[in-house]
Amino acid sequence: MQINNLFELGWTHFFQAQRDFDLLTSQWPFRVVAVQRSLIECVGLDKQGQPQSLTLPTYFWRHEPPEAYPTVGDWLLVDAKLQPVHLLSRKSLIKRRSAGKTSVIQLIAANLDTLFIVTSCNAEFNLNRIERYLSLAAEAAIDCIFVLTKADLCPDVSPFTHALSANYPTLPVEIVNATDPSSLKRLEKWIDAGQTVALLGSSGVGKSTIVNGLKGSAQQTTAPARVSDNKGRHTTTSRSLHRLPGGGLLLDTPGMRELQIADSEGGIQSTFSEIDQLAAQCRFKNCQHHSEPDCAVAKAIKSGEIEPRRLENYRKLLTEQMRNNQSLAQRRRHDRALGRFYKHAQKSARQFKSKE
Ligand SMILES: Nc1nc2c(ncn2[C@@H]2O[C@H](COP(=O)(O)OP(=O)(O)O)[C@@H](O)[C@H]2O)c(=O)[nH]1
Ligand SMILES: [Mg+2]
Ligand SMILES: [Zn+2]
Repeated sequence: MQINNLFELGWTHFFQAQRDFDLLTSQWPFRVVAVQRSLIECVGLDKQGQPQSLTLPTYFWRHEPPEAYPTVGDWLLVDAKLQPVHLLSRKSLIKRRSAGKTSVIQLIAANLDTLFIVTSCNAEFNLNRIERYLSLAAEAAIDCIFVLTKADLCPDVSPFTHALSANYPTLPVEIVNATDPSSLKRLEKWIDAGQTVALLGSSGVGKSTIVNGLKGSAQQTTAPARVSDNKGRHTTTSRSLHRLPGGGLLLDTPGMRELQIADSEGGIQSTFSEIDQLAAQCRFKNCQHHSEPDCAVAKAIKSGEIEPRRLENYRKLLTEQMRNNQSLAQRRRHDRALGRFYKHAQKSARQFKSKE
């Protein structure tokens, strides 16, 4: 990744404003471009203004809450010894509750300007899943573009485009054959220089193929060649940030089998805003829109104005995020208690030492 200035990495006034004026010549911003299990890869300019790639161990953040941990797209300030000293506040963040039983937040990507919601013109296409992505994006205030892949394998794409334009009339839809770079040209207008665009979608929809096509190289391993390697080569199991010839930044994410939503009540409400607005007209303030009298939502479903699927998905996502928030709150209380314990133990150890 050859860079000449920080703007090429997505640096803006928002980040500049966070720098301490006195430390301008002793701390330098680096952008996180990849996170492997125990290592954080970042790129920036050193004190001579020379491009530098750093690989930092993740142990700097060992006892921090997950949100304080750097993720792809983050900006770090690094000192003269090239050690990270500070994680800059994020412009936007997408996260999920990690898969499995443990209730922890997993960060997906930070400082995104636009999200490409990638989905295929085949059985993978699923409105419920799309609404999950839209809720995450709305919560983080990130603009979304739909990218419909595998159009070349589909005799008629209109059912897919109609489903998107009927449900989400304000969002742009681009139809591509991801394996044909000339077809990907139409995506370039959504990726301005210095802008960060992330690709989100199920495994196999063509995210890495899009990255390769737009980069004009084949660095991101795509599905048929996918092998788990231990050599630190990029595979789609890790997230990574790529610079495009046009100056934009593209962030590939791994296909996440389960994208459990948490901390996103506002995002869900804005994704289903028409239901929320109608609910204000129900007779009862706490109407659940099941069989209550004078329910405006039930009326809209009966008249075909709202799809029953959408109401069901709205309920499902709200319930899921409430349940996840409860278990996350429990976990956070536990982490805070553990943090206090460590601090106390360290203090006692120091006092003990100073007495020696
Ligand atoms: N014919 C066709 N194949 C595609 C398209 N997009 C992706 N593929 C193929 O689908 C497979 C999965 O693509 P990949 O980029 O690895 O998906 P990812 O998991 O979303 O990163 C690869 O074999 C791609 O060549 C498309 O638009 N048309
Ligand atoms: Mg991939
Ligand atoms: Zn109601």
